Amino acid sequence: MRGRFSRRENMGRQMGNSMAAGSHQDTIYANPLAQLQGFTFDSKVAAVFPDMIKRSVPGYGTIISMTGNLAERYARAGSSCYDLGCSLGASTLAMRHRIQAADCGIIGVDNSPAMIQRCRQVIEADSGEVPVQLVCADLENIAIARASVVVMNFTLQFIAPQRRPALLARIYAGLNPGGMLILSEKVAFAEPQHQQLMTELHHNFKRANGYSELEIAQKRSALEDVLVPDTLEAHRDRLAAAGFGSCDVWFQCLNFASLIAIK
Ligand code: GEK
Repeated sequence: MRGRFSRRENMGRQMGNSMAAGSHQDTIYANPLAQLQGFTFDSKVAAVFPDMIKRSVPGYGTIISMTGNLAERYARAGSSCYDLGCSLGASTLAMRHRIQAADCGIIGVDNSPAMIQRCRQVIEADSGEVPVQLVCADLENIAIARASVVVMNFTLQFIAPQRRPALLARIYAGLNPGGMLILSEKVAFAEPQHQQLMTELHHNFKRANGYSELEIAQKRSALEDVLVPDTLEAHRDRLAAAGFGSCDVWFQCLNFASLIAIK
């Protein structure tokens, strides 16, 4: 008898299960903290990360599954796909289960030892066949070469603004002609009224996902000066300056957007 799910759907279900395994509800900012430290990707964050990002980023699931979809189209035989700021490997797994190109591997990079340690467990528990190499390093220091796809899902926003142009130039140089950069970010708005509206709607989204006023306020303070969003215009200008001939926004929900840029 044929199963209820296709092979691809089953893979997606396995991916979801392995990502969720060992993950807990995010209560990091649920109680008043006497000394609010700047946000870091430590073991406490890694332990609740799937819950945290799903309840904080509108459209996260869509962006992750489309990352797999785009990788299927753009990954080329004999090339590498990079997941920069891979956290627990959500984008890596989405690509792993869609890439059809022969002799194509994924390199996941994150500078948080706690994230990489958990990510290794997730990848080991996953049945995908595309080779995955995980590197615990600063993505600003790793070599990027023979890439057909580079993914930066919600990571550039944590890189110091003055270093972003050089990073994008290095990604451009490491991509093969025709290769794709997928860049997803929290975005800012030049118009103050629009910025205010999007911030309030985003907080509504978090409230609807069970975060309290205290959690929203404390997380916001912790991210101040740690997550620095750019406007979509700044992203477009920087991608063009790095050399990307074409760039477009394929997804936006409130103050979260995803762009694709092709070399
Ligand atoms: C996902 N892409 O699930 N070098 C390497 N890693 C870094 C650096 C750096 N310089 N700075 C930050 N990171 C993932 C989500 S989370 C986004 C990405 C978020 C890493 C950091 O350790 C963290 O794991 C990740 O980038 C950002 O789609 O939490 O909003």
